[in-house]
This record gives sequence, structure tokens and C-alpha cells, in this order.
Amino acid sequence: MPAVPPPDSSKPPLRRIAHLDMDAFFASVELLRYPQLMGLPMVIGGGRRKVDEILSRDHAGLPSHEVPVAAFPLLRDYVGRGVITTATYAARQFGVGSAMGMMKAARLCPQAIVLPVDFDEVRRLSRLFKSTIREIAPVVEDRGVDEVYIDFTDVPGGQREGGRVLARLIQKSILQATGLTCSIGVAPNKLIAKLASEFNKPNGISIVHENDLESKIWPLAARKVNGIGPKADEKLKGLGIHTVGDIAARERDWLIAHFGKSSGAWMHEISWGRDNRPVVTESEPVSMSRETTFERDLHAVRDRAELGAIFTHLCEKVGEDLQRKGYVGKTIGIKLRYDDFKTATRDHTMSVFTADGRTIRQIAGQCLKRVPLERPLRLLGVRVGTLVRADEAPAPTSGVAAPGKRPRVDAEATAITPSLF
Ligand code: DCP
Ligand code: MG
Repeated sequence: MPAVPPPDSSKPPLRRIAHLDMDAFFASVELLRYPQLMGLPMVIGGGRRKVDEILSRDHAGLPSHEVPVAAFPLLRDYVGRGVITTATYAARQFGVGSAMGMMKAARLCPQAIVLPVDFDEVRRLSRLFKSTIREIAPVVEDRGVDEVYIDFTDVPGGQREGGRVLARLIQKSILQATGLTCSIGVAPNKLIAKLASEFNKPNGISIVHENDLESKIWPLAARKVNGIGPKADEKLKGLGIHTVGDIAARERDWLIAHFGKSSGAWMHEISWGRDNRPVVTESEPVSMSRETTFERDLHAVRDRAELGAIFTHLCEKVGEDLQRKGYVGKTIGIKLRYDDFKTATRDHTMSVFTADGRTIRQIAGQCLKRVPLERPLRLLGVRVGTLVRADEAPAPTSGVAAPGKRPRVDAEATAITPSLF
């Protein structure tokens, strides 16, 4: 028998929660395919077509890892108004980062290589790193494509060195399974773990204990806290509050007076490092969507064919996403952004659930008829909400729709308009 000390029933184990976030995720996924770019500044952004064209025209038949570095497109040659999705750490040294316009980034780091995102590969690796974690520590909360919370509390090794031993094992296993690195923060709760995972990026581990609050958390900018957005931060700054410690220095009642009962009380709690939220293993998506920013503005009449094709493609993709993940939804919505950056959304809730691209297309097309289409468009998006798991969806009732509801889907779906949408 291994010499494991008997559990002390009078003292529950300390809560140890980890937040794990992949390093430069979309960019690192491309480095797996093109390892020759390792260590070079590289950004993810722009469309697929150009890169594929260049690489397949000049280096057709060559395995991807043998494509010469000089063959890759550079930021300096980029024309358009794409936005950077993410950048390698080598590119970040030049001040280039996510959400920055490509043209601006080109001024900062013209020699950076530009690659498009490969969503299929990103999703495959996302699933792979998450399943690798679940084999080691089963209580995992999915927080999106590249991050999760993990409850270390009852996992063997989860308490050793404050969680460092288990964090190391997870990092090593993910690297072995995927070739990718990640950073992990381990702390008494989700709030602090999320902050901690950024402390030693990339490929870092950071352990925060309850008594590290003053030294490690209070100096952080208030904006770092998940839940304090740009608006709240603006208001806090106006009140002379910049750091988490500045929040903690205020009375709870003062915060409530300025931010309302629930936000004020919440701010007080988080500034003292308190957060009891559990790690939730099954997080159900609220909606699924796809959107695209066009390479150039498109007009509903002049670019009718192109726009129609993109629209159909988006609807099919959302349908595929739903089917692959096993969901159906009944609220179909669209989002448009005009050339003046104003955004319009419309949606329609059907009486039955669907994951069918054609149905989504038809209902979305009707939504599109309810928005002004005079101005050129920069972006088009399609969303399906009010989701339930496909196997739990109520069977469509035949005959008359429920009172007050719109007609059922097949009546709606056949109302195809002869015009573009
Ligand atoms: N992403 C995106 N749009 C954004 C921000 C991010 O599509 N506005 C994508 C690209 C990222 C991935 O999500 O690779 C994960 O986002 P992160 O914020 O975790 O950024 P990275 O993983 O790229 O970098 P880091 O090492 O800082 O986590
Ligand atoms: Mg990340």
C-alpha cells in the first residue's frame, strides 16, 4: 500500500481551482503546420485565399513544413482592413496584438508573416487539449475555444505545492498530445485563477494563495477582472480607482452607492478575492453564430450574387456547427454592419427547432428583408439561439401553431422570396 496519510475529516481540503489558457492559440496552431516559422513574428488575420494561392502556386506538392520561410506573405504587403486575431509572442514584442488593424500592425512590424485562421484545425486541437485534461482531472468547465477552469481540489496531486505538480503534469500531457503550450493559474477560486493564468505567459504556471491577495492581486488594474468592462473601468477611473486594491480600499456601501446594489456588492467581494462560483462541468451554449467581414464593402443590389453566396454559406456553416455539436435552435437572427460601422440586428423565433442550413437560410433571409439595405455592408452574421440539445427537442406538433405564435417552420420555410434574400 502506498503511504498516503489518512484524510483529516475535520479539515476539508483547500479549494484549489485552476484556469488554463492556451498560448497564442490560433497562431500556435499554424506553427504546428509550419514549424519553420517558430520564433518568428507571425500574426493571424486576413482571408484564406491569398495565402493558399501563393503557397500552392509556388510550392505545390511540397510538404507544408518544407515551404521556405521567404515564401510566406508579410504584413508589409497587406492591403485591406482586416483585424489581427492573434499574434505570436515574437510579434507581440513589436506591440502587435489581437484586435489591432492589420495596416497599423504592418507599420509596427512589417516583417511579420500573415496567416489565416484554420477553424477546423483550431476546433480539433481545442477538443483534443480539453479531452487530455479531462483524462487527468475530470471536473473541467469549458470557457471557450482556448480556456477552461479545472477543479484541482480532489484530484490526486492537486494540492501538492499549491497545485503546481498537477499543473505541470497537465502542461506536459497537453504538449505531448497536441504540440501546444498553455499557461495555468491555480488559486483558491475562479476569479483569482483567471487573473493568475496570465502572470507567467507563455508556458507558465502561477500559484496564488489566499494570503497573496495584497501582493499579487491588489496591484492589478481593475480592468483585468473578468466582469469589469470598459464602461465600468471608465467610471472607476473617474472616481480615482485604478487597481483592484483601490476598490478594496473603498467601503462596500460606497461602492453600492456608486454602482448599484448588485454591482457594488460584487466589486467589494472580488476586490477581497472572494468568489464561490463552482466549476460547472456542462456549460450549455446559448447560441451559435458565424459572421464574416468582407474584404471590401458589398452592396445588396450591386453585389447581390456575391452577398447571396456568402449569406448561404454562413447559414450552412451555422447549421453544420449545430449538427456537429448536437443542438437545435429556434431563434434565427442576422447581424449587419454598414460602412459607417452602425450595426443592425433582427431575429425571428420559430415555433419549432431546427439545425437545417436551408431552413436557417430562409428565416434569416426574411430577417434581412426587415433591415435597410441602402448602405454598403462590411459584415454579415447569422445566429441561431434558443438552443436545446437535439435529442431533447420537443417533436414538432403538426397542424395549427400555438396561439399568438408565428406559423410553423415549413410554412415559413416555403415562403422563399424570388429576390436575393
Ligand atoms: N480570438 C479571436 N478574437 C479576439 C480574441 C481572440 O478570435 N478578439 C481568438 C484568437 C486566439 C484565441 O481566440 O488565439 C484565444 O484568445 P486569447 O485571448 O486566449 O489569446 P491567445 O490565446 O491568442 O493569446 P494568449 O497567449 O495571450 O492567451
Ligand atoms: Mg489564449
